[in-house]
Amino acid sequence: MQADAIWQGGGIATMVPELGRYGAIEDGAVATGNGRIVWVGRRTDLPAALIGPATIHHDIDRGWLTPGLIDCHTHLVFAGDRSAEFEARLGGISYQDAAKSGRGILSTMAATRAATEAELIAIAGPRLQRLLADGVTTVEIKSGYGLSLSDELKMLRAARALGAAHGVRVRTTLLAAHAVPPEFAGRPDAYIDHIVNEILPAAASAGLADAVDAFAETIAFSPAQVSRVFNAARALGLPVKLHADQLADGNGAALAASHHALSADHLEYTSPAGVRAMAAAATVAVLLPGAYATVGATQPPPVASFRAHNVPMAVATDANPGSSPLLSLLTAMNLACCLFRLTPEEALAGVTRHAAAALGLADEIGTIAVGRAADLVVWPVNHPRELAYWMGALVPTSINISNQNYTAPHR
Ligand code: DI6
Ligand code: FE
Repeated sequence: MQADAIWQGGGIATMVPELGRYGAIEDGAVATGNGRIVWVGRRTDLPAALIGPATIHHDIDRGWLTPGLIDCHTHLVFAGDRSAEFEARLGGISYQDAAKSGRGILSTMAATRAATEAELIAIAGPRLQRLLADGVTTVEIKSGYGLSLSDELKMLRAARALGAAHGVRVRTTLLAAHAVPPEFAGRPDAYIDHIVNEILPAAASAGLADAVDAFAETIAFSPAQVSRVFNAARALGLPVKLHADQLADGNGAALAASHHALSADHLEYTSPAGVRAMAAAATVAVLLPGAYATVGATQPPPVASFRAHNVPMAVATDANPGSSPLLSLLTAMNLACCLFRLTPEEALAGVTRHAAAALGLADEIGTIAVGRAADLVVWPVNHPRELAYWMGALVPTSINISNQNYTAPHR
């Protein structure tokens, strides 16, 4: 078989753990065909039979090739902004108090409900381009600012359309259980009934949700309410993930693990028992340093304990208008190192292999291995640790998503 394309001329950070640190192959080569990786190894071992007259040659140019980066937790589709709330919080009011005073998630809900699907696609497009410019080839996008049947489906359709329009792999997550909308004020259980009986089945039958998420927190939903949503999701065959233990220890990590969640996210206040439950359930810990920094949190997630129990750690932007107006996954990697003391290798695994697992896509993306999608990024760096080192300075040389190659990324 002749390859469609070959990358060589530098290092390959495969991120395959069996290959050692960064899964590195110093002078490597990768061959692709039909949008998949068909060969990876040392350049000197590259079979001549893979090279044909139509094979396209890409030069790593003494830099490094990594898997396409994966942002496994975003709320990219929303209208309006919350810069006034940001200012107010810097003036002293807390994120929780902002939520209670009608700012918070419900103010974004109002703006998002007022926007058409086409408007949401137009507003979120530049945000997606900004992520793509960091070498991001897969983005998870949550709903959760519609909080009604029609507005939640509108958000999910916008997310799907964005992926198609920008050539990026998008995974959608239904987050109807994000806040109680005004129609159900004071009746959270009636809103959970509405999610379970109407919103979830409609999203599932339209094929609009790849997963289901919920916000477990005293300012949001209780463990019993989350469990009702998760039981309904799993009955429909949808995997679940949870916003857990962000503002207090609500036993969220253990709750997520008890539902075999793909991931539990935030986790600043997760207890040792929560870490052990996640380890037993193979639930990925998604760390969100942008939210930690923005809400002015002071207790970092229990990284040493995740490490000791082999809980895989992913890193994501949590891009959203309230707690994390962050649109750079490279910056999230840097913050995860500086604020949470991840190693640069852990940060890179957190946006590749472990982020893939957090989306249930470990067999598809996140490593450079035969059979995986040809999502590849060339970086002008001397060592892969530089991806986490630079603060807002690194631009990929080229980005490949499956069959599409972008040699001049937009920034
Ligand atoms: N946790 C978050 O970080 C976002 N949602 C959530 O459950 C923030 C949502 C917002 O403030 O708009
Ligand atoms: Fe979030």
